[in-house]
Amino acid sequence: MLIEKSRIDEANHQLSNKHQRQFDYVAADVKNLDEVIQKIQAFNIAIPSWALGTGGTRFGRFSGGGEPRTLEEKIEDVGAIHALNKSSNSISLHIPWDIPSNADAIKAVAAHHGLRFDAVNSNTFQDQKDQSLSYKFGSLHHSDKAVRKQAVEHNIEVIKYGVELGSNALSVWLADGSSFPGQLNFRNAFQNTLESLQEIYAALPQDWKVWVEYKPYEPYFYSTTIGDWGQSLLLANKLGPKASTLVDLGHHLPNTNIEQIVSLLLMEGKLAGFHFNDSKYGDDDLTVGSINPYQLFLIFNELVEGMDARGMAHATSIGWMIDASHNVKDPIEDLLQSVEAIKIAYAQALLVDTAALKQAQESNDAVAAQEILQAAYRTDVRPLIAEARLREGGALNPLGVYRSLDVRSNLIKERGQNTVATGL
Ligand SMILES: [Mn+2]
Repeated sequence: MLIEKSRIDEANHQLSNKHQRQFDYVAADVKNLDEVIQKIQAFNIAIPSWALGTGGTRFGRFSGGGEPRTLEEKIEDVGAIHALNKSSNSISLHIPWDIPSNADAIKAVAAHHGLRFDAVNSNTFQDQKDQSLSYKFGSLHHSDKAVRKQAVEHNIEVIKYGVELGSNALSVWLADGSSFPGQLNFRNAFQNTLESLQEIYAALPQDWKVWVEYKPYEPYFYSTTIGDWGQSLLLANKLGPKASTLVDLGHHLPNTNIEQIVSLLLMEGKLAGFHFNDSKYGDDDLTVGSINPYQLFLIFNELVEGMDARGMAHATSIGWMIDASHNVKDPIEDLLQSVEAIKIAYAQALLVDTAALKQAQESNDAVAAQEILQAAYRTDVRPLIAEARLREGGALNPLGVYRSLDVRSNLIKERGQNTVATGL
């Protein structure tokens, strides 16, 4: 369902006085206001093709109705999100859940919605119907060379689909690990993974990157072959300049200092990008900013500071993507909330008085440092983000417009109540 621009303009018109009042209040204290708004305008977050349907857990899945039945319908849903927030201009495909049968036709559908294709994602954590060898005991790390070969070939096939779509990065997350002590020889598993990744790396086109994601546990519970950022970075360094480490916020043990990890990966030029989500206990894949928005702000503070130190463009130098699962919410509403939370954290980080912070750090003034960070964090930047969206032609209140247009009911009418999107 296309969201008409006139409906967005109408809704914006109704909110315009209130918005102007709120914007003027916060804008009065923002140095380089135009630059800040322009940076917020330019900042987009990719939507994964598997996040448009309802997520499930190992205990069950409760469909919300009107889920996209095809890749075209998934692209339409991202198009609706982008029309409202003007901050989600790309889609990240998961192969084989979303194989484009006709790349040119799919590209045309995406272009119609103002979308392009972000990183493509391989899947060697499940067995597919027509697959000859099983990934039960892993893929790229497998003790059997034939299984590793099959997994390498799958990744090369994913690159091929990505090339057809105009993507330029392969994102690799491996479930490979072990559930019991003694099950694996860690060094052999690591070496096998490295050799497999080297074969994939060799198949990357000139301008492509490979992003190596890590995760400490799950689906296996004793060890994970790429379990943390150190193991990922070790692989990325051995692979070469096209390889770097992808940080998924949910892939850390509780209370890990993710902002410090991010800072050092950036310093090394090895931060590929992000999979945003939030968590309370583990890889919960909750709405970004729903549990710990302060941590998200601290991460963005390191990102902005680190990217500025290297002269990197915030919007385009690394990959920004949501990787979440929506078990009880309308996926589109959840994604609108997540994108908003990311942009709030980014905008707050842009407001940090970096010169004063540097001075506080150099004089070991912990009190001043905290005050400086929290002054930015406690600023209500929502009117700045709304203004950026308005200037891009989006909605002042994306979620409000989505609800007032009754988009989900229309999607249920169009697609049916019991549709199930491919994915988790
Ligand atoms: Mn992820």
